[in-house]
Amino acid sequence: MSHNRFGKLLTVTTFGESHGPEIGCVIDGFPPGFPVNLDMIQNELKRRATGRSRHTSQRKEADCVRLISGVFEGKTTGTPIAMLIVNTDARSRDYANIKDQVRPGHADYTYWKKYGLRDYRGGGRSSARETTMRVAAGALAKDWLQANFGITIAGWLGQVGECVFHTEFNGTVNNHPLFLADEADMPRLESYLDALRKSGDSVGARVHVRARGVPAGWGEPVYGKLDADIAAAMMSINATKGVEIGAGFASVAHKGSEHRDVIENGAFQSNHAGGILGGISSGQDITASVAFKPTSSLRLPAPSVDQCGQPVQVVTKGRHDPCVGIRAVPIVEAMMALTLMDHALRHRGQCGEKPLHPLVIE
Ligand code: EPS
Repeated sequence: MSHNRFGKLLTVTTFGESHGPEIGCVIDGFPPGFPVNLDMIQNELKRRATGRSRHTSQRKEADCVRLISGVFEGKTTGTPIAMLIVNTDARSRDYANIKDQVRPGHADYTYWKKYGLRDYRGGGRSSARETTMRVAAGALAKDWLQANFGITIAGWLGQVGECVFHTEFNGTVNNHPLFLADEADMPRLESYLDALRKSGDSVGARVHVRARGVPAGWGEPVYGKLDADIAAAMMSINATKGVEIGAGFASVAHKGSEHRDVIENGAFQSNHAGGILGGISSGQDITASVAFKPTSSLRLPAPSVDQCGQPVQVVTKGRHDPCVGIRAVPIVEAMMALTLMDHALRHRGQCGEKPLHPLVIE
């Protein structure tokens, strides 16, 4: 399997399977001399972890990260940073009955078609377990962006099935277990999720993300546009089916006169562009939202085939998230952070540190 590396100047390679002994990542290109805050990394991992509430997978992983390279006396050395996490609670027997079957809506079929075999235990490499290492790497990038530019990245839950949440998150670090911007929405969401779990079904979700404080000028037209790279980063997360930047698909119904973000008194008066113009950051908030499909591993039987093409009724056991989009919030933040840090280094590489034009629009 190739292409397990993300980024251009800041690269992150992840490895490992859901039910293998360990998962890990190697970060290359991280600037030297940056103090590594292991508690912060661990806290980000906790936000994403399974088993934080009855509404997510009950697999109990410690997700205790071990730094094994690239850090000396608490600071990055400029050499590859490697991190490892031991898998402690894989229960592979849950997957014995589907080892020769294709779950409808899952990557089981396409992995078979592409590689000729698949690690059926917990989905192997196609499992959302892989995203753990993105969050670990993303935590370092978040910290670096905050320290060097004052950038804050916040994600929150915008919708779960028919439950739409209208409040925009206004803090910097969201520690809510279900990533709601407004605690008042919790009873509605919990009763919806309780009913969903009892029914044995799953549902999709929408996650919003906002990066504040990104300087104008990041992004590389034409094939390395910042919005294109953000979209690709989000699409690489398991179960993503759509990405919107700024007004996104609502732009279809806009008139140009309302969509353009007019400039008055030295400031943009709206942000339909989502902080990116011509693939380059404008200095406004970068805003995006990501659509996640419903989890395909269900205990409700569904018609499918086995590897000989014979009809079967597939029933998936295991400890699955009824809504995988909920735990995706910190993953979306991590992918935003990694994309922005990569672009920060790319911008510095071509254009240097100083602004090249004096005009400033707030
Ligand atoms: C997942 C299935 C479940 C989740 C897992 C993602 O794993 P298992 O079937 O082995 O219990 O628990 O998520 C994690 C382990 C994690 O750390 O996010 C899947 O099919 O994607």
